[in-house]
Amino acid sequence: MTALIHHFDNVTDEESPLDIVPVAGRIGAEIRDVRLGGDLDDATIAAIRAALLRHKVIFFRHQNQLDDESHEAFAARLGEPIAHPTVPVAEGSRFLLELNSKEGEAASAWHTDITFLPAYPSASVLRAIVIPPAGGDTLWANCATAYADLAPPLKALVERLRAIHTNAYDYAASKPDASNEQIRRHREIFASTVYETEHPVVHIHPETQERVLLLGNFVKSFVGLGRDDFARIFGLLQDQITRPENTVRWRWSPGDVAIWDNRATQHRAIADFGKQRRWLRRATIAGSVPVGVDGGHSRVVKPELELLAAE
Ligand SMILES: O=C(O)CCC(=O)C(=O)O
Ligand SMILES: [Fe+2]
Repeated sequence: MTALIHHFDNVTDEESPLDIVPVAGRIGAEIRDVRLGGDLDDATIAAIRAALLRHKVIFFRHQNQLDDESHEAFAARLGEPIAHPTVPVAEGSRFLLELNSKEGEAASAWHTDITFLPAYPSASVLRAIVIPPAGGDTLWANCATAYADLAPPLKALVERLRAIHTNAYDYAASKPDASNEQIRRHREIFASTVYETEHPVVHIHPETQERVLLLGNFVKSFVGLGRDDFARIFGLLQDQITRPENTVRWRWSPGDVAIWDNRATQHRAIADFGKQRRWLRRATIAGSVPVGVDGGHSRVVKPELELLAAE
């Protein structure tokens, strides 16, 4: 029997019991025959996890049966759910993050969720509740193909770099249109406790063993590099990650669910929906401490709990 020859990376596993349709050539797939909830059988959960590792972001349309409780119950089947370290949980939920936009605000800078912590989340489960008639799509990028495409000398450079990630990044600089109220809220809520973590710029994915670029909007510096060299190299790598070839874009309908492998992707919202209502809620799944190519783990910089405890 002749094996099928595939000419793109984002190929469906023909052994999967699920109906999986790739969306873009290198990342993203829609899963068509599943009704999400906490009561799914173990085989389906295992197949969803396998599809997530393979496609990096998976989409389920029209899961309008989900409410906060069943969204949380489903997320808990994928791992240990965690609340955001600084943002209060969405009203009426146990651990969901509220993304309810009334003034056009959206997470429109490329990022990986909560990388300012050492054991940052392994996955996020985002459910759309109200979506504008047009606009407000979300983009994801494949940080493994981005690494794989780097020229060998650049790979050698980035494998030795370590980056400082923080939630106290310059919000106003990354959002020039932000109102004073948004800047104040960012400082008072999002950065109420300042976290800093040093991560390897290339980490080994704990489940697929792929080499993956770990960067995004929470990065403020590279260890041992000055500001200008940091800015140029960071820009080069972010440009590589966000090349259209490495991305997928989802046009939401209310009830749609996206799950991404937060250890292998970055994402951003597209803030093109003016002041129309756009409302989503996100469940977040705990992850592990990354390991670099040299075997070195990530480490906490702030808060300096160990130092305080030693005093
Ligand atoms: O609003 C979006 O499209 C993405 C929001 C986001 O960054 C997240 O849910 O982690
Ligand atoms: Fe995010």
